[in-house]
Amino acid sequence: MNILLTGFEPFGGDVINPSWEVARALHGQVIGGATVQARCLPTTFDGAPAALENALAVCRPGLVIALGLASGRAEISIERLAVNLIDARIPDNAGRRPHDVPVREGGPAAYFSTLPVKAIRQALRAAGHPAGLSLTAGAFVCNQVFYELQHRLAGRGVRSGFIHVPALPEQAARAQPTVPSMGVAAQIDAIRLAVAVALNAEEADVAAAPDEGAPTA
Ligand code: PCA
Repeated sequence: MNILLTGFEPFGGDVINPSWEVARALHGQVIGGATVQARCLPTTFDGAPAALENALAVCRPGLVIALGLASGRAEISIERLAVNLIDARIPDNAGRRPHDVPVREGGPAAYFSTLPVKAIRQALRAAGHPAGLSLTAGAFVCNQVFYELQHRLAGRGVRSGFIHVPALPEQAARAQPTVPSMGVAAQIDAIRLAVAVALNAEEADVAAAPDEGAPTA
């Protein structure tokens, strides 16, 4: 079986994207008897969906985890929801900055991750990695790819979802003001573990019981 792990090329004028550094470090590794296939997606609204479609067609994966950078976040962010909205805060790598348009005309407002998100959070925290659940992957290219992924795999019985990683220390050192960061080795360990849990967990918690960590107001 293949596991598809995608990352993104650098964007927003940066020279590195940890999501691709992590994916390519895991390329070819065998986890739980399955082989990781890493692919780098362009950070463009026009190019990313086609690159994703091609990767799915070529790899025929039994599990897909798409990765992206969320600069400013301090923890590994396991995304729960992909929304049918594009509202770009910055231009993509082709200079496009669409506002208030759907990812897919007429598509559902949102798709849930089909990863065992809480089991992943628990395993990461137990292994010493800061990790949390997130209800939004933003409205930029990451969310677009997450939505396209869930749309294409809906009802196919293939677990899929999206995880945002923090900035690297070298990016934090350049940022003005600085941002939280996590070293690439820790990010690689965390994502390897997330893949293992996603392969093994009995159930994916799609719209499962309320989050024990969530406010109850
Ligand atoms: N992060 C951006 C797009 C590519 C990436 O790594 C995002 O969060 O949308």
